[in-house]
Amino acid sequence: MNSEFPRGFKWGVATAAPQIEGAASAHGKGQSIWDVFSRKPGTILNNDNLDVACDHYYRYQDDFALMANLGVKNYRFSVAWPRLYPEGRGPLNRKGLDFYHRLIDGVLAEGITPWITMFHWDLPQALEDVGGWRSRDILAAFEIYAETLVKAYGDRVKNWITLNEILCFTKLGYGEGVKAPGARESAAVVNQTYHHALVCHGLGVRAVRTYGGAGSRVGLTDNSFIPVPVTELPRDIEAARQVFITENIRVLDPIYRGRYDSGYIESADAPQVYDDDFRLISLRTDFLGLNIYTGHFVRAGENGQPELMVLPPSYPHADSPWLSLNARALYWGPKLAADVYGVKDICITENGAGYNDGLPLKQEIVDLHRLEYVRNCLRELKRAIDDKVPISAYFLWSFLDNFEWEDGYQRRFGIVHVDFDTQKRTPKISANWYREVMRENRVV
Ligand code: PNW
Repeated sequence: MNSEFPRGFKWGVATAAPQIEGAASAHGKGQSIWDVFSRKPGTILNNDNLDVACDHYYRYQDDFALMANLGVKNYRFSVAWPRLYPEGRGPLNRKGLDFYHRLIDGVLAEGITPWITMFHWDLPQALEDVGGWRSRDILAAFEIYAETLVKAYGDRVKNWITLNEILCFTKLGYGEGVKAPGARESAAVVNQTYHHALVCHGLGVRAVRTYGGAGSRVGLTDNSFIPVPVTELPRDIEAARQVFITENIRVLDPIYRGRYDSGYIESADAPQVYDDDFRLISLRTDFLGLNIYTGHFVRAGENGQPELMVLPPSYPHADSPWLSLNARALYWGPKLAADVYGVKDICITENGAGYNDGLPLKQEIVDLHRLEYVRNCLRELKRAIDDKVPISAYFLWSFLDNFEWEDGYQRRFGIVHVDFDTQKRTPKISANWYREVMRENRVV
């Protein structure tokens, strides 16, 4: 296999504001639902919180110098809504706005292209206090926030991602209570939260089209459920295709077809939908962002029906228990998204592996487990490109070890190690390997 990626393929790394910035109440920043959630004892592993994180708020210049040193050309990061609007809506906090002016200029000064995620889960607590994603009032607040971002930064930022992983922050935050705000609502309420999120995605797209100027591009980042056919024979591939449709229809049908499936919209738990909602939700996007960490094996069962396989206990996974190693997801995810929805441009906005590889820190962090898994993922991604799947970008999650949500700081996804006592950064061997991948534009 020729391991060379297409000319112009975009390589990058990804982070999110609440996971790295720290400075949780600096310069007028309001509290986010994660600031509040993490303070409830027992919610986060080791009772970790976001107060300092990687201290990136104060160290971003050094971090971008290190990024440039590694040869990173694209950087996906998010803006903290409560820095700009401490109360979620109402007065704009200039100091918060100015911070991202400096941040973007810092990225550009290192020759790196910024990709902004408008919302990566850190909802202002003040909005949660009036219903959060349950309430339709969030639409007006998000619209103002998104327009502020594009008006302020759109002269320098051309790549926009509206929301990160809608089902993660709605289902897990409002249904299962494991992510902020830690609520356990009925299915009907959860369905309403993610309907509101879909409309906000549309408002974000409209903000970019209205204020973004020439060359602006916008898309959603989704964590689609990725079925992987056990054998790559037609029967199992067809089973995987059917599972892809049933599992992702609730997000991808609205975006690409402007509708909910009839069975759902007629059900008792269906969300309330207003006339114009689907027009906004299905506004044309420029790319689909996919966060792909793992896949789920599927085969055609005895009766030809798709059968989701249960993994045997010894099946290997990263230290994140949900992250079973399944590199073929990087082939089948983009392939099925392109086949089923006709997506014309796919960006892998996250891929990586979470391990507890913090200590002991000698001179070198030998994260061969991460290197080898990501390498396998990239070979599968290349196989998809060879099969004419339109993939244009890949972002490794993550640049730095960071606040891994309910898993705190123990679970590390970085290619750069962070010593959270001293804030010292040390590239792992995966970082040095990835530098060569980006430089050579091929899997090395
Ligand atoms: C993504 N799962 O979340 C997020 O976008 C990142 O902020 C996060 O740090 C990263 O993946 C690693 O976890 C996910 O349970 C969280 O399947 C959980 C799942 C998937 C993605």
